[in-house]
Amino acid sequence: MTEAGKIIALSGGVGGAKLVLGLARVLPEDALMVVANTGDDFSHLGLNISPDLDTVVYTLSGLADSERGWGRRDESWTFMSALKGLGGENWFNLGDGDLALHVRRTEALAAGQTLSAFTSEICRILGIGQTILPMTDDAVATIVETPEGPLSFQHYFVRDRCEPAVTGFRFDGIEQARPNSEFLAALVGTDVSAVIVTPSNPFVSVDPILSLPGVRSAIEAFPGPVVAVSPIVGGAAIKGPAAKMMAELGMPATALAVAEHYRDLIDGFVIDEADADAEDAIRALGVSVSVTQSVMRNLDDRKSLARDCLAFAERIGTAR
Ligand code: FO1
Repeated sequence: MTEAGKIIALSGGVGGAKLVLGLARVLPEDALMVVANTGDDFSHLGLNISPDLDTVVYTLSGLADSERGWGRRDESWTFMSALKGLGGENWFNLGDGDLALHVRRTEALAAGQTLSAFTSEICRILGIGQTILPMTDDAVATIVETPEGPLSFQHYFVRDRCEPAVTGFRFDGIEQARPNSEFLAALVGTDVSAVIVTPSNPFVSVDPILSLPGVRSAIEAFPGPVVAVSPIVGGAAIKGPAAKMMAELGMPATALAVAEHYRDLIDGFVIDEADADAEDAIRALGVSVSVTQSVMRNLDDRKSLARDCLAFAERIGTAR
């Protein structure tokens, strides 16, 4: 980067956190602000659970389970087996260590602390130097519409294993929700050099962030480059139900269709080498394209994709 500006990364859970980790490893600590989706937050067993936020926190603190992508590594599951033995709801797996974070958050929110303040305190305790912000401190619930009726996100995703066909999405509470003020201030300020939309699910991880009042217009007005990374590679989602959702929504499960989804918002789109033949069609949307090896199997891949995204954003920025 020639300008030592900050980078804002918009992220959901597992897929987004991989690139966030790459960015964290190649940028100075104070140069990364991660805005995490909270549309999949829910109250379960009396606890306030923020899965995407926690995935980013665990990933940047080195506590994440890298195989599962969510939860803590070296986890034990005594609580879950005891819960099951007592006839409790056991479809959502809460590890013993992970439970501590949900208990702390539930206590903090009940005592009147905001989710942002709580997250910031946890980041400090866990030694995370980057800024991690929940997209909002207000309640927003992603609802998945299916032919059998609406499902709350975690019921769709975890309990029903993404099996129901989706017909659409809504984000309950979004009209009243106020976007994170630090995020909005950064977008209108002068020290952010690029916005990166990580390869999270466009419909249920990124769209909730973009749908918060004022966010889309603030990103449209942001003078620097906005670059998104395709979560679809070779017609399949790297992880999760994005490709299945696209097919059910009647759109092709392609990188081009994701670029079309984001076209009004982005200046650049990063696609995998496997999708190089879509380059011209994406350029025809008025979006710059970078073709790279985008599948993140290990830390080197994460850092390499992060460097590619930053260099691509810089090229777009200087071409203006
Ligand atoms: N995902 C699963 O597929 N099964 C689980 O049992 C599960 C538990 C869980 C507990 C805490 C947490 O922070 C995340 C958890 N996730 C689980 C992941 C999570 O629900 C999804 O990855 C996101 O909501 C989608 O981004």
